[in-house]
Amino acid sequence: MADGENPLRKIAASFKDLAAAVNSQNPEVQVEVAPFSAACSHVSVLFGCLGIAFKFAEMDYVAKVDDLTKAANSIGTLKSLLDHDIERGSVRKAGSHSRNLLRVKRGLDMVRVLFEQILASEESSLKSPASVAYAQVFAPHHGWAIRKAVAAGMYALPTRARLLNKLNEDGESARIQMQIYISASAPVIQYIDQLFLSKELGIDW
Ligand code: 1PW
Repeated sequence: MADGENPLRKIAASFKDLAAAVNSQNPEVQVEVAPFSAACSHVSVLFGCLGIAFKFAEMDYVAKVDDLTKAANSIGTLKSLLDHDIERGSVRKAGSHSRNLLRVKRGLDMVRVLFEQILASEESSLKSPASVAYAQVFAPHHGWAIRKAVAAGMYALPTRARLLNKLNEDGESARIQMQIYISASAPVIQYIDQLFLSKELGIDW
């Protein structure tokens, strides 16, 4: 990480803005694809700090966020992104914007649980926080081979201190930014779940 860059602050600030839109209580408010994908792209940096074993996860996440960024050129809101695929009958098709959105949402949720677990423990290893986050969010949707590969990758995670160092944070500053992300990402994640459910698309696929 280049000197002076604080990816954790970018993540926290961009999700705070998204959450403000979601929490505005105005039923007309729509989350737009462009700021959403921009916020998600800040999270890619974090995946990139998790070591070589998670390179594949990072590439998969980055490709899906890129797809959403491109979609933003022609589609305004997350809601119309789903409508676009519904009209084409392509919601669950591999590579569809809707399918990628659901996967990216899981990435955001995993980072949320990971941060919760990190804040709740004093351990120097990230193995247990990351394992809990993966088990809760992704494992139910992955086959045996991917689950085994991820479990192996858990042994190659950086230490907590090394991660904070890569992110240019000390313990206290990281704690604050992680807490902001935990609080701000929750309503955004719920909003996306609700979008899928309101159109009866399901979220368990
Ligand atoms: C941050 C703590 C460290 C734990 C990282 C765990 C990473 C979990 C994601 C692993 C995904 C890599 C393997 C790719 C799986 C794809 O088959 C799958 N993508 C996801 C994000 O589940 C489905 O993608 P598809 O078929 O819709 O292209």
